[in-house]
Amino acid sequence: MNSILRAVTACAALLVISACGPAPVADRYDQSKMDLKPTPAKLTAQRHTGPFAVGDSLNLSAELKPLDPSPVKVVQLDTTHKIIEIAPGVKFSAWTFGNQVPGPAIRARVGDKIRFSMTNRSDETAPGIAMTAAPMMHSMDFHAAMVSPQDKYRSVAPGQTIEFEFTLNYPGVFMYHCGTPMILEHIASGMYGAVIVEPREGYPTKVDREYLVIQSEFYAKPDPEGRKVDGAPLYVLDSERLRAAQPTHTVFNGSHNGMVKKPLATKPGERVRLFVLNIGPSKTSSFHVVGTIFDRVWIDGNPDNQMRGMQTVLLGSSNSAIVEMVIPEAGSYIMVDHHFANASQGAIGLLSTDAKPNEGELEHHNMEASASPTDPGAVAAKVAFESKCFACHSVGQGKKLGPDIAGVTKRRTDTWLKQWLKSPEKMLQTDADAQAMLKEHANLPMPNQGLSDTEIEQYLAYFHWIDARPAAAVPAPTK
Ligand code: HEC
Ligand SMILES: [Cu+2]
Repeated sequence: MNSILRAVTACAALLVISACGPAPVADRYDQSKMDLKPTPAKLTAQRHTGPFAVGDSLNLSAELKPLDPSPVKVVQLDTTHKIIEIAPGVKFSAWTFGNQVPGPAIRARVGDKIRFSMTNRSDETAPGIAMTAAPMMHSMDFHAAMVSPQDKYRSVAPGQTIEFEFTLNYPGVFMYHCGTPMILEHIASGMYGAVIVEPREGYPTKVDREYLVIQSEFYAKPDPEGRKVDGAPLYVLDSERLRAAQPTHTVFNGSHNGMVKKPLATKPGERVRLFVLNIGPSKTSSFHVVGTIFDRVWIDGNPDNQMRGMQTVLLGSSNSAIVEMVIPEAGSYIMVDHHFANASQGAIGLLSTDAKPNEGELEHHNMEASASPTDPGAVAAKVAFESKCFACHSVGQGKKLGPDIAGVTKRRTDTWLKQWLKSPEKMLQTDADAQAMLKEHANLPMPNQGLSDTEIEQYLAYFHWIDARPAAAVPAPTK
């Protein structure tokens, strides 16, 4: 009796405390308020015709439209096989969502429903484009969804259509991609995009501009069958480099230095919000903007994961961030992957207050922002040069540790260059011109680069291309 009485009084005391204490904070991620019961996916043999991407919430480029207010986003993204240009003259046989790489970005809000459908149209030729990759199975995996992968993300055959719906439970900038094995190959071939999910109540800050920046890698090699597209060599996936995680191109929004030629516009004093997504598939991104500081960083695009005053944000494969910064004064602010080997492969772009920024501004980063050769060997050499030789050589920007390479084919014969690249140490012993050059370079001998004969041929093709360019700034011979 006594003990029961004691229990009752304790209970009453607890009740009083909880009634008078602070009201419990509602968890905005309360699972009881989430939609965790999506309906089963539907698979049919009816194909979509007409456009490959349909939906008011879709964004086709870096410039983002404001949120479409409708609570149900109807989205159609069909898969295609098509040729895209990843760098000037590099026509790559890609697989796509919505007939572009990256695929269109979906913009929505927590609580919205995505009503998705996709026809595998990899067996259709897009207008004016030759078929270069055989039709195959594809699928769609939305990182923004909470659904059974076995049901929603299954692979569909050419001509089939899959439909499913899901509700957006968390805010963020989420990747979507094809999940059909070999997933690595499907992603590296171009099958990815972003879903931007705003918090239910919107973002806590106001900005003047919003842009989407998607980083990804390409692993391209000249087609072993030697096929051409409009007279230019076709490039296909290099699966050896892919498995070794050695990309040939690392780019923003699908194209090498794309936003250098077409900078993102801004004005002094403006606050800019970038939605940054790193696709990978295999590299991290150290995303940085030269000339400003990220006032706010929301890791994975969720304002609950906030950091202040960051210089760089590190993004693993499929990680993202919303970064906000103030543009202090007139100028071109350089977006780069601060892993500079990646930046030198094309992961570079500009946020500029200038309609036509001067490409010379990129000089201190040693990025040659302009053209690329079309000869596959020369392209391979250019890419290799930018990662292996840039530390000591520039092209048209003067002497570094070694001579400026511009004009080298005019001051040396091909035979001399081949012997030099094969064995600089031997040349320094036997060749008077090489010895004179060594003296001019503080007696610092160039280390043997261990190049194969093929690679040497490719460097020569690249050097000749440099010197054949009308615009090439060829300095006077050093000798
Ligand atoms: C560590 C610095 C360093 C690296 C890396 C380097 N070089 Fe050199 N290179 C030099 C130096 C220094 C010279 C001048 C000769 C000397 O002092 O040995 C030179 C000379 C040359 C020359 C002759 C230039 C002329 O005017 O005749 C060529 C061609 C050349 N390098 C190509 C390359 C290529 C291609 C690569 C990359 C695969 C490369 N170098 C990597 C330091 C380097
Ligand atoms: Cu696929």
